[in-house]
Amino acid sequence: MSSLLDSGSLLTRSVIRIERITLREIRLPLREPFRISSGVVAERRIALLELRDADGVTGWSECVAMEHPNYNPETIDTAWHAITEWVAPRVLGRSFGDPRDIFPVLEHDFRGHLMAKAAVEMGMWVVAAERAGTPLGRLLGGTRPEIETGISLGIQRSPGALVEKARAAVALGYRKVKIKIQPGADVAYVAAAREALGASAPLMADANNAYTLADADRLAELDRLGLMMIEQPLAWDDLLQHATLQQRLETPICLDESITSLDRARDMVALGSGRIVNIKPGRVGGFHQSIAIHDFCSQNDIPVWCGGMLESGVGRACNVALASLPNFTKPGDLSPSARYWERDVVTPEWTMSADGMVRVPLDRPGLGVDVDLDRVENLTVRKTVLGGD
Ligand code: OSB
Ligand code: MG
Repeated sequence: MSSLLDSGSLLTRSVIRIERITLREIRLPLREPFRISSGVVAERRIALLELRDADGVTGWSECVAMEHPNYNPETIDTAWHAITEWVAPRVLGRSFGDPRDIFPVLEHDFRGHLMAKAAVEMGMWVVAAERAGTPLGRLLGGTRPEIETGISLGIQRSPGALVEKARAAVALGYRKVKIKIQPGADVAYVAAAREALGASAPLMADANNAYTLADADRLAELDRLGLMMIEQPLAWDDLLQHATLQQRLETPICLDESITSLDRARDMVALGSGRIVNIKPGRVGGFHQSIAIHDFCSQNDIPVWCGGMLESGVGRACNVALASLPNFTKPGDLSPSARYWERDVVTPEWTMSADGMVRVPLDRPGLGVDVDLDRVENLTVRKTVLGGD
């Protein structure tokens, strides 16, 4: 068996072969419930993966699927099933010379389940980074040592409540304030935030599919509020109607839900469905697709930024590493641990500087943070071990 210390290790080091995946579900209560147009979450059910290769090198990753299928069709329970039955069996015991080769294997005659695939694919990149002694961000092609951070504010009771939260966010140093909107909590809310924070405050809105083209006049009222962008106003899987809407709006449309692959990003550009892309590696099947979308957008003058799914510190590590790539030119939804949790599952916890930057851990190989295994075990409500030992 090869080990990290063998001669010829340059070659053996680069081969990735996972022997065992420990899949756990933990439950982490959010400090406050997070409401988007399609639902509310108070306690995050999170699947964590611990991948181990034949040499005992381990890597952690997170599956970002939510409890209910209100963001996309996946849920933690469908992902659990998909990982167990189909994703893990495809990669366990199989050798990959390059982490970029993993995603095509997961896609072959296997439709959808991108969050389940992403959890495993990203974990394998983490193992590859650990093996190579390289920070994950570097392995992905990242260049930035720190990333601008934005906050995503859930739908509030009243414009006044939103203003209070938005003011506090700016005072903390956030470089972007994203306001969740829906019919009945849109123009008046965003206008109140604009009024309170001033003309130059970096504001945007995210509708999570709450509108149809029949609402175009209403959405056009947002144009006068000087938003950086409006995220995914129309259906979760639409591109064509967004193109029609974008022609009506001055504000750039940013797509989130609709961009599930490089092909959908190409379609967005071909159709003019939007001018900015929110990349969430979980949504697109992992790092390989994220990098492909990033590169394509870069060549087509489409700025990208890294979105979030209320991840624990494990998923955040993956997002921060990805967001260090050069075309992530707008602030990411990469809030520090304390924004979400009483206590995170990693050490050190994720923090943000007073000027709204999150540091990329380039001084350590792999994820760049340690998983607090005792805490994870304490929070675990189910666990299964896939593969041998
Ligand atoms: O649309 O970006 C979204 C959270 C859950 C589901 C969808 C979205 C979000 C967020 C949270 O906006 C961003 C974060 O993790 O801070
Ligand atoms: Mg969104």
